[in-house]
Amino acid sequence: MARRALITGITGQDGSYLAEHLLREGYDVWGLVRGQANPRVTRVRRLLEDIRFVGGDLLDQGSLISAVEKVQPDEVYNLGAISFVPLSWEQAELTAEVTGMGVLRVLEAIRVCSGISSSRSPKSGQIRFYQASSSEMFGQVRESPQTERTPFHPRSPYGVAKTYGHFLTQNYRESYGMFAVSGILFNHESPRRGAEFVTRKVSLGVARIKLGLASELRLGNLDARRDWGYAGDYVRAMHLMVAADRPDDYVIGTGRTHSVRELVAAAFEAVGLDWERYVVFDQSLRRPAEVDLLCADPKEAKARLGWEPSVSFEDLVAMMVESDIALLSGKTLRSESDAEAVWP
Ligand code: NAP
Ligand code: F7E
Repeated sequence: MARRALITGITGQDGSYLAEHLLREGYDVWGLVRGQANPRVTRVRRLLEDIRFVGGDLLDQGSLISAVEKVQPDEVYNLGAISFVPLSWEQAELTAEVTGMGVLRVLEAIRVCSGISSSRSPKSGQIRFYQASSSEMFGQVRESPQTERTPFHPRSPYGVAKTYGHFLTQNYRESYGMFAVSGILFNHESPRRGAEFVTRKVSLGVARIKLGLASELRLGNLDARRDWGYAGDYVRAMHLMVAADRPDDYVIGTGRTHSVRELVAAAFEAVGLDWERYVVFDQSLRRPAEVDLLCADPKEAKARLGWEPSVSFEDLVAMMVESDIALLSGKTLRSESDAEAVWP
């Protein structure tokens, strides 16, 4: 029988790539969707016939228990979150509830539905759990590159909420013997990335300028450095962690770091333009506390999971710019939601 996976956050960037990956691996894929008038599934529209959907919300414990009872999954991937870091200052309590407490609610739904009591009772055939942890937990980094052993110092309500979810996942593994793993994923991007994140903001901005639809691109801190990889590669790592012989947490990244300035230069260069003529610094886009530098050491993932990224930074930037030029060439952009409506 096909293994069955339940994905929270299936409508997000990673959810769409993970659903595609698991379908290719022969899985029966279910997605948790929230709210009314569902499924609202722009990114997985092409897969509508292959995926099944179940209602539920990370804010609602009962809905998660019902979803796990109904789907009877072999694996649960918890990708749902408020994931945009600046929003986590504006809606700090909601971020704590969705991104932090949401992890507790999913773990409890699994525990209750699996009949695991308060005593440690590992079972064969138990539901395997993946938590979408983040390099934002390293925050003000204590060492570079960052490994599975680097201490955390989160710098935003988002990072703090992710740190709670990370330690809770470890705790359920240790307390109940659950097969629960966390992937500490560094920034990963794609043509399906939300338009609010810097890579997609830049690729859309460059496409607009190239097509004569805009004359400038407003950005905040150009000095911040990130380890940017391709989302399609990172969902493979999620699956490898869940399919491993024993549960553990892994750092997933490329091991290369670039500044936002280098990202911008590469994106403009891809269309033969000089970025300095178009980019405008906007103080209002700076954050209350910044994460200055992130760079992964993915040695453990390579050695123990056989995972390696396949798309370079340069190819990723070129892929995103090319995709947005194609997108906007077919349709004049009036709003970001228009961009969503025709997302690849
Ligand atoms: P994303 O595109 O922002 O998707 C977030 C998903 O969470 C959406 O499907 C959204 O559903 C869902 N969601 C939000 N609130 C919810 C709620 N109350 N109940 C249920 N679902 C809810 O994020 P992503 O880039 O795919 O990232 C996936 C996960 O990995 C997130 O947990 C993120 O924090 C984490 N992460 C991402 C990166 C990265 O670089 N992309 C790196 C490290 C960790 P709606 O469509 O209904 O809003
Ligand atoms: O910012 C700088 C900004 O919003 C990257 C999420 O997926 O990855 C993501 O979080 C950097 C920051 O991603 C703009 O200050 C400059 O230093 O693309 P971002 P993020 O905050 O790193 C982690 C791993 C996650 O887990 C998160 O869920 O770019 N920057 N100017 C800007 N950023 C944005 N968004 N917009 C600007 O105009």
